[in-house]
Formats: sequence, C-alpha cells, structure tokens
Amino acid sequence: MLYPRNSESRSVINLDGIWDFKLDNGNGMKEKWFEKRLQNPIKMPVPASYNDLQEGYDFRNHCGLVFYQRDLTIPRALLESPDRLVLRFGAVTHKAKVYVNKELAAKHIGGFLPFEVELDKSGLHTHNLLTVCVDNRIDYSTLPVGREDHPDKNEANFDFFNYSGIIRPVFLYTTPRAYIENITIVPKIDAKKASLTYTVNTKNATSHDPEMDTSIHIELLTRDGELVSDEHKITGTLNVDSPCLWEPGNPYLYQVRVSFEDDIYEFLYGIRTVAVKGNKFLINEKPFYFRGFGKHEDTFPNGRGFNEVMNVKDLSLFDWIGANSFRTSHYPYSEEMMQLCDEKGIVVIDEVPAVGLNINFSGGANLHNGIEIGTFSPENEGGIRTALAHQKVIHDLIDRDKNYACVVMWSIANEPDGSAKGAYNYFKPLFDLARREDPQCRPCTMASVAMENYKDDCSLKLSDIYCLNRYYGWYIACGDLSRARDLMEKEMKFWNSTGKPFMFTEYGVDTISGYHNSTPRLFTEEYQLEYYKMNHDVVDQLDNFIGEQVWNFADFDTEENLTRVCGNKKGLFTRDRKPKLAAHYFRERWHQPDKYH
Ligand code: GCB
Repeated sequence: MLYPRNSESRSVINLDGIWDFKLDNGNGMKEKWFEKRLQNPIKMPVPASYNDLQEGYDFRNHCGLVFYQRDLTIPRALLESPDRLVLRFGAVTHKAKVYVNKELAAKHIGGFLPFEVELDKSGLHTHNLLTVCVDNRIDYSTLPVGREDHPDKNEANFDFFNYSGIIRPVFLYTTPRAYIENITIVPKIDAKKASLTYTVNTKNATSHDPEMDTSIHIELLTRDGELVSDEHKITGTLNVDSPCLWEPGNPYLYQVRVSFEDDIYEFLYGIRTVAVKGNKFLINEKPFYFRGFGKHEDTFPNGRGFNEVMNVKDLSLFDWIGANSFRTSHYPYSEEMMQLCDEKGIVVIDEVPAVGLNINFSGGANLHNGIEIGTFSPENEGGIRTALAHQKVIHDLIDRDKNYACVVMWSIANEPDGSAKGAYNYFKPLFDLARREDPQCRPCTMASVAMENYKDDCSLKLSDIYCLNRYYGWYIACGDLSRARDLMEKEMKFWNSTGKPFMFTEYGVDTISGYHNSTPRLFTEEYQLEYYKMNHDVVDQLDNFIGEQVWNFADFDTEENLTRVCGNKKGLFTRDRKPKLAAHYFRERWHQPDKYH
C-alpha cells in the first residue's frame, strides 16, 4: 500500500480536524448510530487518542465502542471523473468499522497499521456522512495482548496506557483507474556501483504487454532532479555509478518517479545495505553501534495520537544527545515518522505490535496474575490466540516500510514468554515469514525479557542479533548496584561467548525528575546516573556488544499501578522533554569521537 501523495495524476484531501464524537452507551450498534447524525456529540480532534481529552476516570478508561463522525464533502469534479476515490486511515486503535452514508465501507483489526478502501462512487454524493466506530478492546487474540482474567475490564498485558481512537491522519485520495499499486526497490552495492532491483505492481492496465510495457517508466533522480537512471519494464534494475549513499547521520535520498499509463507516483529513496557479519552489524559494510532509545508515541494530551511537532522535537533531542537510532517499541510508529527518519538519517528497529505475549508477566508493570498458564498452550488450555494476527502485522508492516532506508531490522516481538513450551514453534514460522516477505532480507530479532533460564530463550535460535531488555539494578538487585554488576557480568559473559552480536534494547530505572540525593537512592536522578555508569562499565568490555538503547527516551503514561507514579518514569527526558541528569552524561558519552560509532 503506497503512502498517499499528490502528483500530476493524484490528489490527496486531508480529513483531519474536529470530528463529532460519542462514547457508546451499549446501544450504538443496535440503534445504528452510523445511519444518522450523532445525538449530542462532543468535539474530538483527529488524529488523537481521545482518552485524555475529557476529564474523568470513566472517559479515560472507557471500554468498548466509540463513534466518530464527520461530513465528507466531495468536490463534484472528483465525483464525476473516472478516477478511483480511496479512503485511507493511518491507524485506528484497535478495531474499526467505517460507514459511508449508512453502508459499511471497511472493517479493520489492528491499531497501528494503515488500511484503505476504494469507495463505490455509485453510493456517493457531494455531501456524505462518514462514521467510524472504534473498538478499543484487547484480549488473548489481539496484538497487543489484553488480559482475560477480569472479563469486565479492558486490561493491558503491557506497560503502556491503552490509548485509543483515530490516532493517525485520514486521507481521501484519487488515482486514475489504471494505477500503480505498489513499488518495491532493493539496493545492492558492489564496489562503487549500486544496482536497484525494482518491481512495480499495477492494477487495471489497459495495455497487454506486462513484461515490456512501454506505458511504465521508472526514473531515479538526484534530489535536484537530474536523471541518474531509468527503465521501462515492470521489473528490472536501475544502475547507479558512484551512488551517494544513505548513511546514519548523513543521509542522501534520491527521488523515484514512476509513471504507469496516466498515473504518476513519486517518493524519496535512500541507497544503503544492511548485514550481520560475524560479531558486527554492518550498514554499508561499516560496523554500526546503536546509540539510542526504546521510544513510545506518547505525548500529552494527544496520547498516542500523531504528533508531528513532537516527532521533530524528539529527533532534535537525538541530535543534542548524540543518539543515532531507536526501536519502535512496542508497535509500528506512523509512516510520517519513518519518512522523517529517512530524511534525518536515524536508524530504526521496526517492531510489530506483538507485546504482552506472556500470560504470566506483562513487562514490568504487572508482574504476575497468580495463574500459571502456558502462554503458547493450545487455545482450549487457555493459551494466547494471536498467531493469525501476528502473521498479518508482520506482512502489513513489511509491506508498509520495506522501502525505508532507516529501517534496518525487524523486531518480531517484545518480551514474549520465549522459553515457554511452544514458544519456538510459535515464533519459527513468524521469523520465516518476515525473512521471506522482506525483499531486502533485513535481519530479524525479538527483544528478550530477563529470565533466569535465558539460555532457553528461543531468541537464541531465531534472532540474527540478540536484543536484550535488562534491568540489573532495578528489577534485579534493586538498589544494589554492586550486586547488580556481578549478576550482570555473569550473564553478559554468556551472550558475549555466543560469537553473535548482541545489544541492549532496554535498560533503565524509574527516576522522578527533581528527586535528588547525595547518596544515589532509588528514584533519584543520581541513581539513574550511577545505574547507567555501572551498566556501561560492564558492556564496554564486551567485544560483541553492538548497541545501547535506553529505556526510555521519555517518561510515558501507563495504566494505574502501584509501581507507576503517574506513568513510567524511566525516561532520560521527562514527558515534556526536559533532560534529567543522566541525559547530560549520555550527551558526553555519545559525543565522544569515534568511540561508539
Ligand atoms: C519492559 C517492557 C517495557 C516496560 C519496561 C519497564 O521490560 O518491555 O514495556 O515499560 O520493561 O519499565 O518496566
């Protein structure tokens, strides 16, 4: 699915803004609220999570359906033209039913990836009613996973607030009847030459020679518009002598222009290679060391709603602190963020929304529900039922992000029950799927939870590099950094001995901004600082350690919980992006010339 863009042949209308909104009272579907104007609606911005935009527990924690509605006015010229009209949602968390003039036009499950529908023009007028019914319920069959031990509640089996709503932009766009459906480009670099193998997928062609189709034209242009290479086939190779490469921190993007019959689609594309060789992670054949963060799409009061202003601010703070990368913990981020990272040269580990795949543990916040059920046991024994959803998100994420240079690795899950019975059999087909579907064959990984039996984690057999979430000095040996260090050294020796590259995708401690103590005590900024110094003392000695991604970039919101003080406070920055003490320490560490590059 291509990101909607204006071109000579395509127009994009943005439907963001203030919509009507109403929480379901249990009767919305029975009374068919989508057939008429909502009665006594409130006003709601799109995109945004709705949860923090009205006051009170019931609104924030509403469980079930909500209705969004707006007029959909379509210019007569678009209605009368033969062009296709497509309605596209960047993400609706977690399930959506879309109605246009009373008719169900689209359904979608999964809250962090786009979906679209070509509208049937015979049912459209210049003035239409667009209603979106959103369901925020999560359970053992959804990704992310919700808990099922209190069926009357909508409880997250993960450590971030279950923000909901229409969280990313909504577009109406046109394409000609015969149109470009998808474009895939795979770079290869040999000596001083690059070859880009491409495939253009088209629909409704009027010509009959798909192999040698003169109606296809693909051009690679410099950013200034000079032609570098072009072709006229539906699949082929574009050759580039002395290519300008996309490099972390120094990205170069070419323009790609594809035309097919009357349709034209343009986008930016970076040429780079990614590989794991021996104990190194290579970008353009050079060793790359990950300096950065696990992040969240989490701001106030937008919730998980697309916040382009904060995305720009965050990447400015990346420059300030010297970070070069992040993981999209724990779900795919907006495509606009991927585009920004391509432009800024920020490296991304792209994670599917597979978090909470551990029935007996949910990532820090909820340690144990008291029931020992095998996470990957068969459904009738109480195991999770996410396999199909998991395949779908891997497929859809790779399809969405396959061409972005910034994406260097897929993360297939965060902290699953990786040593449980059935874990390998659950994950093996998913890793195979990702490897098969990614045209660039990027490395695959999963972020593993700390366990006593870490040697049994199926990540050992499946991941190309080992990504570890480790909290020595917090969840393990809390407050005792010297014991934490001993335990950590012991485990790290093991990972270093595998000969494969490994990194931290999480390490951190809750730190309340403004709490200080001359003796570094838990929750103080001093403890956070000493914790990181201790961790670095250990990992800096390890040859195969290839990266440090701090948990978390910024403080973020969670469900109510005894271990969360108005949210998770492990940020190096506060939720409003003010640096804590340790941020200054990282700034020095990460700006040391050549040391962590
Ligand atoms: C984890 C989870 C992350 C939590 C973090 C914590 O292991 O992956 O989602 O927020 O720990 O702070 O407990």
